[in-house]
Amino acid sequence: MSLQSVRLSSAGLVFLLSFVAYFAAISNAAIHNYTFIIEKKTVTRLCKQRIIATVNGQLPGPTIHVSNGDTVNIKAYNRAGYNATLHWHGVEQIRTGWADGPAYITQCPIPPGGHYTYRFTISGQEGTVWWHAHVSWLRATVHGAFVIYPKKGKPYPFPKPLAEIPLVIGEWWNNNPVAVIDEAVLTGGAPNISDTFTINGQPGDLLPCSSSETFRFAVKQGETYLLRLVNAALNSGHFFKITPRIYCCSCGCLLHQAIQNRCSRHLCRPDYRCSYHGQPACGQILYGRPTI
Ligand SMILES: [Cu+2]
Repeated sequence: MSLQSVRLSSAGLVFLLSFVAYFAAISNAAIHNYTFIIEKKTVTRLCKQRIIATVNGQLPGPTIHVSNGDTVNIKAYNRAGYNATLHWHGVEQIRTGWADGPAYITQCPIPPGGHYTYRFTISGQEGTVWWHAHVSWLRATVHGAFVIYPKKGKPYPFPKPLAEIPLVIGEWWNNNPVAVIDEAVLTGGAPNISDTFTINGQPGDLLPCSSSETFRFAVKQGETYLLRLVNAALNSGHFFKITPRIYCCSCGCLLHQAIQNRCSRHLCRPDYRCSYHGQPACGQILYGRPTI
């Protein structure tokens, strides 16, 4: 066999292997179809009813779950009465810039009654990003988490948690946020600050009219949980910590009692500042807290 034909056959082998690897990667990837209806919804927060823009009537909106390498197909229908677009915050748009979502930059806004399909492939990314509206301040209520798992068959680089909990930090205005920013633009002043911060759309149980809807999640002692944090607040950075105060512990509650009762705060002393000595006696609860 001549040297030239050996070179040709090794080049052919490299080509064949890349071809096989390419199709193996593609065959592992999935296509996820979502329908996002941008629509109005009447909700009550801080004892006041307000009509807000949402996706599918939810606040926060639906969480997107994909794996690295997958393709996402999101059909967005705009029934909110405003021009709207959706932006996939943190997602790298590789050759799909038209799916990125900033109004008047990569696309015209979707007019009321219109629709637009966002289609893109996740490439080389893992973790938690998010999505939000990208017209005016609609994103105050039109947002949600976007979870990217490792490629199929690839484990996390840490022990698998028992459960994963998206925690979306947000801001709530009693007034319409679109009116808040319109007023700021008109006057040249800073926009009015929000009336409260929220976790998963709820202001927490230290504020009126929210205690029954406060986001809570019961956990088992000794288990590991993955909190997928998103800061969807419009104008503020947030520090996040789990304080001893939110452990339901040493408050006269027995372990089995706490677990049976899903470790309700009511098992703690009235001020729920349970003494925490480094060893929570039972699970812990997460809940929204007001601005301090
Ligand atoms: Cu963004």
